[in-house]
Order: sequence, then structure tokens, then C-alpha cells
Amino acid sequence: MTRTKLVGAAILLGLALPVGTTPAEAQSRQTVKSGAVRQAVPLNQGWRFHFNDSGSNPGEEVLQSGFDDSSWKPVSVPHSWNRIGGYGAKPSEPGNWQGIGWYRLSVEAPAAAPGMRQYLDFAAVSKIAEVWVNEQRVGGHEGAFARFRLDVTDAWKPGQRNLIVVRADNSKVEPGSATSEVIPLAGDFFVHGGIYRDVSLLQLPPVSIDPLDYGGPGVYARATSLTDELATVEVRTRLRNFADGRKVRLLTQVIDAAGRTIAREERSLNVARGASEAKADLSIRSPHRWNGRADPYLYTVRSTLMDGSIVLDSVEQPLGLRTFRFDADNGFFLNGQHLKLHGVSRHQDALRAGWALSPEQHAQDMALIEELGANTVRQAHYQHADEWSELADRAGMVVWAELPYVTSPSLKGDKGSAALWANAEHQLREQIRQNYNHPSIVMWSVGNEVDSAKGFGQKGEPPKPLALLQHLNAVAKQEDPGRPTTMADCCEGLSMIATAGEKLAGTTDLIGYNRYFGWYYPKPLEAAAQLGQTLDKLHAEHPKLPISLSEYGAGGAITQHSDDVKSGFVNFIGRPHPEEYQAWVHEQSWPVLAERDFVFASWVWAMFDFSSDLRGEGDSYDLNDKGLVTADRKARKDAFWFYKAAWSDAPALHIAGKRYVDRAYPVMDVKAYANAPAAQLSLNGRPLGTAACVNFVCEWKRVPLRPGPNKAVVTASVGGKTVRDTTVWNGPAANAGIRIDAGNLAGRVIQGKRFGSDTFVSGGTPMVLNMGSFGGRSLGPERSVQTSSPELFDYWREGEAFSYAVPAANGAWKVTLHLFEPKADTTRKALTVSANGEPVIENLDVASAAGGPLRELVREFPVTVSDGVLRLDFKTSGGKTSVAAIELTR
Ligand code: GCB
Repeated sequence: MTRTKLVGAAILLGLALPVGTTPAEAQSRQTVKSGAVRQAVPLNQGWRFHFNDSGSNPGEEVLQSGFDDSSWKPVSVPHSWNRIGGYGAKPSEPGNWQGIGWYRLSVEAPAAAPGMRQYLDFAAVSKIAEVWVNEQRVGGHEGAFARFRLDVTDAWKPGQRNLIVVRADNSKVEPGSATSEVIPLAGDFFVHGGIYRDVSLLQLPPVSIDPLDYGGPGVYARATSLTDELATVEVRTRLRNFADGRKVRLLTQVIDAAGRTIAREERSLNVARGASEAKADLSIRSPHRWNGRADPYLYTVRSTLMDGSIVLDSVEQPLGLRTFRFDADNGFFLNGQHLKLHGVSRHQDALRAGWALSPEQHAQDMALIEELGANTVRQAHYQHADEWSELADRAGMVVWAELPYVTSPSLKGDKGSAALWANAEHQLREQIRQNYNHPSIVMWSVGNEVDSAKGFGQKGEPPKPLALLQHLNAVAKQEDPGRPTTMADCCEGLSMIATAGEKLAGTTDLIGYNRYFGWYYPKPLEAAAQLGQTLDKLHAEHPKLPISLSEYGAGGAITQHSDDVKSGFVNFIGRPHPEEYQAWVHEQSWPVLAERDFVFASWVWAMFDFSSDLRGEGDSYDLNDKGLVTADRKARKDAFWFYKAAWSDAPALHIAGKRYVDRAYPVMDVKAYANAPAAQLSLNGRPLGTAACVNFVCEWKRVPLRPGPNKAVVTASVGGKTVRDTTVWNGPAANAGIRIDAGNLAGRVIQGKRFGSDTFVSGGTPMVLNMGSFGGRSLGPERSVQTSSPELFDYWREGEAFSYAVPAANGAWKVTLHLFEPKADTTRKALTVSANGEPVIENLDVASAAGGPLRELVREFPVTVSDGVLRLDFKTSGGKTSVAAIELTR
């Protein structure tokens, strides 16, 4: 049994607040000192935890004080029992348990004056919580993301040992499961289980600022008018009284960043039993605005409830004074000035920690987002920790906050059950009240891709998401008329996912479109044109609706590399996901967004790789690898550096492809990202010229590498300051040969030989044998090729005619072609290959020569290169030919 003793100043709070004194009116004007603000008693240490696996089902006895939990694991919160995702091979130990976790804490409670109320405060428990104190059930909560407080006064024993038991349930959402009536019902992110944010005890007198207002602070401030001369701030303080009518004083203050009270209002109140509200209107002369990243100035609002000179309760909240508006043609305006919003989405998830993030981890995430130069963050896809929103306030980020109404309202083809609706509404009210005072938040999203259930493999009729979306939109407006609503759309105008066909755009004040040109959709190489056309079309179709790009991106694996991002097959659901391709998608997308003012914001999906046990992609397992930074926060991917050049005010220059050290080919395209007009490259001390940096990309084509190390130095001048970056690439050894993994977007080492990605090619199409799987579902039947090098056949190039022009040193070479017929097709085909114009293979029917389809056929022939290039032309009559790999050896 754990033995935790609570110490600290907070304990005294309960003792220092005598109730029932009737102070003299004169004493009540005393200034409230800081430190009188409500303190919570932390309960993060000393828990015991047990996951309810393998039939050792704890029953009622775990609630009993005599239960022996010494075999349970000692843990502190934040805690989660899930550890999902990583890089490299998947370990045999799974970290994705879903079910019920039990927590017990035995704690010696601080003493309290008679009549004090005791509340347990849980900053979040996922996904459903039930709580007992001293063997009595004190309440529960449904929803993984919001703070909840339970009034435990009747069960709590001040000054004595108390037993808290928490049952947390993140069981799989399926028909009949408790979690199936609690949003979210789906999504590619994993719902981690546990007490993954702080726990504390609040001790308050019988009349206090309301701790039971949907977990909210009980103090809600907003500017009702704001000019450069004057701000009028309305502060609503909710009160809760467990006694009969009571006379108190309420002091409301606005305190500036230097700690000076610049506005105050004090009044006497008769507080009736139950919940009530008091309003104060305060004026601030020459208000200092919260102005995004340029100047995120914050005031503090403090409400203090007093009985004479005795402070009963006091709560502080942030206050940022700003005006903002969204315009369908011109985008976003902060304090009257146009501000192009560009940023990232963030999940509350880090490698090995899951959702149980420390304050340092939250701070690290925000620091990286600031370094990137982003000015907006989308909180995907749910309420984030209060401390995260505080970081956003202080950094000046403009925030899209979101309700976890994700993918679907129902596991059936309907509009969702009454229980689910009630839960979604409750989670929305919690989210808005708990976050009302954060100036960074400027919009409430009431849903993400709510008509994409079919994309997650849901069977039968598609569910009908519109009715719940409309309902939640109305609830958000009722809770907070001051902020617009928004939603993220998956499917408008796309035919890939079957939806119920309900028109969702126009339900909310604003909209975001999640669009993955260059990734999930056909013709990825046309990403830029498709993105531009789509945005223009959506704007034309909804001329009055401010639109944004709420998601875009591509997977990026820092151990997978491409020699030519335009040649290989883009396997969005499998492997590889070369880092260079991800960066290219962003290079293509950003200029399209930058030149469209009507796109009020764009959010890269996503800032960090995050856990998703549906996936096995790139070089990871159970991760979504679209992050600009890896899940361990250790590596900034090339795409990060691209955006840093595009967005940051600081001089930025970074050589791309640094992690692709051992190069497959003796030539390479060198690329750097810079916010300079031009940059200079030198290789091995030799200047190779100046390249213009177009849209932050500076490129030198076909740079020859010598065998072994090649030192590259790129310099540029940004605003009069010289910036410089260097790297070393190893060119292949002179006798290494040249090997092309045809069709593959990434190169790799196969049986000790280094193959480059598909490069030097024109014509034909890159193809894949097996795409991979999503949530255990394969996209298409699994196939295999009879060969001693199966990896070579994962990808191939096919077509009636295509050519390779391979840069190769002059002299004699042996060419080896790895051919096969991918289809069970009886048509006779005749392949002709010529090398530098001379036929080397004529009228070859690959399938018959190999003994059938899906069997390797190797063909070798000698060639002589005399002008530095080997040209191979493939032509087929009667169908298409497939080449899996080409080797040039001496
Ligand atoms: C989406 C979803 C997001 C996914 C993302 C992806 O549209 O909104 O939750 O993670 O796509 O990577 O597929």
C-alpha cells in the first residue's frame, strides 16, 4: 500500500479560511495579495496501477481499503498504460492494450476547517473514468480530454488517510462497448488510456467560485468593446454556495503584465444557495493588445471572493485583448491587420510517453513550432491540456481548437444515438468553458472528417453526420457567441470515400479542407496544380464561406531516401516514405497557399509523427509519419527546414538530403532551403555556381560526386548577414557499379548491394506489388514473385515504351536486367531493348521465357559507353513490359 503524505503551503489553505465570520465592511477593501489565489494540492505521486488483462479481473475488492495492492505497479501521473509506435522493427511486446486500468492512491489528507468542501480535480482521464473515495462511488466522467471535478466532501476524511480508486476504460470502440457512446468513435490516432494529466485536491469553503462548472475556471472574461483608447471587459464569475443565502464581497481585477492592478470593481453580493453568477464590467484605458506572435501581451483577470478581509476563494485567468475577423475573399485579420495564418497541427503525443506528457514536453513542442516560424496551431483532434493553450497564449499562436467529433457519429448507418449526442454536447461545453479565456483560441471546430467512416472500413450504409454537426454548431454558438465555429472536411468533391451525401459545408461559420494532393490521391506529381484548382473551385462554390486548408502533407521517414522524387511509386500506406518526397510535397504546396489570400489559414499535417496503431509505414511501426519532426522530437525532417526558410523571420539556410550520406549514384541534385534570393555551392572546395532560390528552394542539378567523401558548403546572404551550411556525402566507389531499383521512390541496400531509387528515366509508370495495409486491411490481394531477391520486385516500372539515360563512366559495362510479368496474362508480348541505339534483346516474351507470370527473368548483356551516358530503350508490342531493376557493373 502506498503511503503518501501531502505537504506544502497549499495544505494550509483549508485551515486558513475560517468560514462564518462576519467582517466589518471597512475591512473588506483590503488589497488581495498574490498567493491568496486558489491553490490545489497535487495528488500526482504514489499511485498503484494494474491493467486488467489476462483474466485476472479485479472485482469489487479493489475498492476496499484492506485490498493488498502491493503487487500493483507503482506509478506517478501523468500516466498511460499505452506505448505505441516507434522506428525500425516492431517489438514483440505490444503497447496498444485497450481495456480497463485500475489506479489506487492511499493518501493522508490535509486537515480542514469544519464545513470545507473537498473536490478531486482530474485534468484528464482516458477515456471513461469512475472514481471511488473510501469505498464510496463519488462519480465518473465520459470523455478522454476534458478536466472534471468531483465533489467528494461526503466521502472525504480531512486530516486522515483516504483511499482514491480510479477505473479508467479505453476499451476498443465496437458495438456494445461503453466507449461506443463517447466521442471519438474512430480516427487514425490511438486513444491512450490512463490518468494522463494531473490530479489534485481542491479545498474550498461552502461558498466559493464555482468549481463544478463543466470543469471550467468559473471566471470568464471577454472584451465587449475594444479600441486603441479603451477596452471594456466583461468578467462573469460563477459562484457556488452550499449554505443558505450568504453575504460576501467580490473583487474583480485586471492586472497588467508588470503586476499592476489597472482596473478593479468590488461589490457586495447576497449569494443564494446553489449556483449563481456575478458580472463586472471593467474599463482599461489605452489597452495593450494581444497581437499574435508579434506581441502576445497578456493581462490577468482575478476574481476574489471575500468575507470581510478573509479571502474565501480567488481564481486567476489570462486575458488577451484582440479583435479578429475572417473574410471569405481576404482571409484573417488580427486587430484590423491582415495576417496570413500558416502553421501546423499537433497531437498530444510523444514517443514512449504517449499522451502522458510532462510540462517540459509541452514546452519543447511549442518551442519547435515557434522555431519553425508558424503563427497558428490546430489542436488535433480534441481538447489539449490547459498548459498547452497557455503556451499558445504566451507564444502568440492563433489556435483552432477542436471537439473530438471525428470520422463518424455512429457505428451504424444512422445519425448517432441520443447518448452519443449528449456526450458530444457535454464534451463541447466542457471544452469551451475550460478554454474560454485563452486569447490564442479564435475558433471552435465541431468536427473532423465526420463523414469518413467508410474510409475506416465501416461496413453497411454510411452514417449521417450532418444532424449532430448542426446541433454542435448551435451549442458552440450558445456557449460562446464571440468565436466563430469551424469544421474540417474530408470528402467534398472527392469520390474516393462513400459518404451519406449530406452537404456539410456551410454548417459552420468557417471551414477547413483536409486535402492530400501529392499523397493519397491519383497523379501525385500534379500536386501543385490539383491543390490550386481545388481551392479555387471550393472558393467559387462557396463565395461567402471563409475557407482554409486544415490538413495537407505526406509521410517522411528520415532513414529512407530518394535520388529523384519524381520517378518512383508513391506508396502512401506502406513503405518507403523517403524524406525528400515529403519535402517536395511541401515545396509544391506552400507557393500555392501563399498566393491565395482567400485561404485564411493552412495547417501542415502534422508537426510531429504520432501514434496510430492502424499503420505500418515509412520506417516506423504504429506511427503516422507525416510529422515535420520525428515522434522523439530528435530529428527535424527536410520539410521542417523548408518551412523554416519560408516562414521564419530569422535568416535560414539548410542543405537538404543530409541524411542520405552514402549515395547510390555518382551524380546528384543538390538542394538547399533558404530565405535568401540566391545561394552559392562549393563541393570539395570547388565553386559550383550560384543558384536562384525560387520559393525558398535553391537547386544545383546533376552535380558529380567523386568516390568517397564530398564536402558541400552552401552560403547565402540574408538581409546582409551571411549564412552557411555544410554536409558530407559519400560518392560510390569507382568499382561499385550503378544499380537502379526501378519503380521505387527510395533506394536501399539489397543483399549487400546499394540500389538507388528509380532515376534517369523517361516514360512508363512506377508500379507496386503490394501496397501495405491500414488497420490490418490490405489494399488489394497480396502477391509474391518467384525470385532470389524478392525486395527487388516490390516496385517496378512498366510501359509500352520507356527509356533510361544513365550517367556512367566511359568504357565497358555489363548490364543486368531483372524482368518479370506481373499479370496472369496469356497475351504474347515482344520486348525489345536497345543499348545506345543497338538492339540487345529482341522479341522476348518475358512470361514464357520465365516459365509463367510472377517469376523473375534475368537478362545480361555487355555495353560500351563512350559519351558518359548509357541509354536503354525498352519497347514492347502486344502490351506492357516490366523492369524491376537495372544493374551496371564492370
Ligand atoms: C486525415 C485525418 C487525420 C489523419 C490524416 C492522415 O484526414 O483528419 O486524422 O491522421 O488524414 O494522415 O491520413
